[in-house]
Amino acid sequence: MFEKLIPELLSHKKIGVFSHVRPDGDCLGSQVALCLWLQKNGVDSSAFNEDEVNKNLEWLTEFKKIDKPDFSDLKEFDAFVFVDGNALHRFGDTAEKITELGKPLYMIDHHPQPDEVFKEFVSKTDASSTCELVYNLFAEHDIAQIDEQSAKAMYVGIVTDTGSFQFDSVKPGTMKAAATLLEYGNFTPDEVVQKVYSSKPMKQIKLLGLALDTISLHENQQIATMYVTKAMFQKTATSNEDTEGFVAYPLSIEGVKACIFFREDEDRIKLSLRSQSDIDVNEWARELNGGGHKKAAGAWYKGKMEEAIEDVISIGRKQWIND
Ligand SMILES: [Mn+2]
Repeated sequence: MFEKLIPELLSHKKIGVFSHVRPDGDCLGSQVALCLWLQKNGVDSSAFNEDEVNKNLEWLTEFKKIDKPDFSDLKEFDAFVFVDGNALHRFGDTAEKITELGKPLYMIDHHPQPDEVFKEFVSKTDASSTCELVYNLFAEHDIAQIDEQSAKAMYVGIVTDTGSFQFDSVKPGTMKAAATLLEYGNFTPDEVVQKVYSSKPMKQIKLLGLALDTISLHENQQIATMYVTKAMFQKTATSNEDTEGFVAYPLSIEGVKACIFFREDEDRIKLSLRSQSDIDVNEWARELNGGGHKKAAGAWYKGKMEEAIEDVISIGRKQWIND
């Protein structure tokens, strides 16, 4: 899988590695592990992200410092690697200008429809996570180079991108990767998982309580909706980021095939659609000028919350009747 990319990367002296905006466990884990791999093999590396790292993932930056990119400093790099995203705009304003430098760009990712700006890349949509791909890079090169830090970093990405090994993206290879990481990293899963999942502020749980109270079922109890309003954010002193992971709750109700989470933003409503059946939420979101994957998609709605819920359900209903 990496037979072309490995020699390419190792031919450079100094490489900048970017992870995508609003960073998650998979992009940070793969970025940190890749930087450590480059350093182990004599390539100087720097990690860049436009945004702040969430509190629960901050410990990863102890393994590798992550800086906000400054365009004028990027000239000194020989090449750049982009992880867990396949279009430069996913990596922020600085990354979007990077082609001006004329340096080779590489990419390791698992999302569909990659951009054509990359000299060499590994793009596998059937991989559970970018961290599973970076694990394969280590495995194909020299598996003994996996140490505690890189193992923990990659484990974070595999766990978070698979909903703790629950999604259908989990293959035997994913489990083998995770098992090998535990072995070479010499740690137990709870060490990592507690840091990632058991560090929620109380206010976030209060907001979740308000959100859970709004859950309603539609279409023969098969579609669930849940929402958060600006008033709820105010009442709990929370903000948009605090709703991360909420969408899993309505989806966990018995018999529910798909769900939509509505979040009131400044002047519009953000929709997150999830499916755990043959309902294609990408198609559904496209009707609302959004999109994504079959099982996870997003869109925006202009209008009041009650109208949004009613409209979105009726758009979905038309789609199923057509099917
Ligand atoms: Mn990912």
